[in-house]
Amino acid sequence: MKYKLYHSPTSPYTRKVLVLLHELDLLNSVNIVAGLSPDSIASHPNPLIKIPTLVTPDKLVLYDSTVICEYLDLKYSPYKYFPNKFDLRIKTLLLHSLAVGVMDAALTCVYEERRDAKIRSNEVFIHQKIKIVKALSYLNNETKFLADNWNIASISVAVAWDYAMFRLKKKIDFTQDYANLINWREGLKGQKISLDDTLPFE
Ligand SMILES: N[C@@H](CCC(=O)N[C@@H](CS)C(=O)NCC(=O)O)C(=O)O
Repeated sequence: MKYKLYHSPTSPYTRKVLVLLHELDLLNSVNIVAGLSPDSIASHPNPLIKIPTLVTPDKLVLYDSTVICEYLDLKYSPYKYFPNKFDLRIKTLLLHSLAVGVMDAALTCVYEERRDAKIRSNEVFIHQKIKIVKALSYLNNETKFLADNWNIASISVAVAWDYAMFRLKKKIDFTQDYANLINWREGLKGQKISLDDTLPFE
């Protein structure tokens, strides 16, 4: 029996899980299915009907992305991606949370853009943009930590950055102010196949 991952190639949260599955060499143990297709909604195993959702071979239903990643880390590589030394753990969790906050804000912008132009709110976009810009500025000063530690924080920052580029680079200028992040992310290309092979696409 295999794992079953409810997935979408555009979802940054799902990509976090996929990157970890790659890193742990578990891709052959997973069936990947379209996670939010109209067919899957009625029978979705996650009561929140969200992706990622991971069903284990013994039918445990896991969500959200952080719980799934922690499950995989504890089971297959204890404390490698969620370190257990106090200072390192807290810093890792903080930067991971910031990255997830960027995903949340970027996704809110995407959802807002999809609303009918008559009811779409530019204020919502500006409000979320401020969060994205401030969080990325903070992360721009943390690239030494990110470069020194390949864990759930660095994976999630890379995924959040790529998602912001994928969805928002026409609306927000990311070419200024983020030189450290840009260099760090460029440096991972060709080094981390788990990131190279999971880039978002429509
Ligand atoms: N906190 C959740 C967020 C998951 C999430 O919002 N996924 C989006 C896709 S990127 C989703 O399922 N949206 C459908 C919905 O909210 O109905 C996690 O980390 O897994």
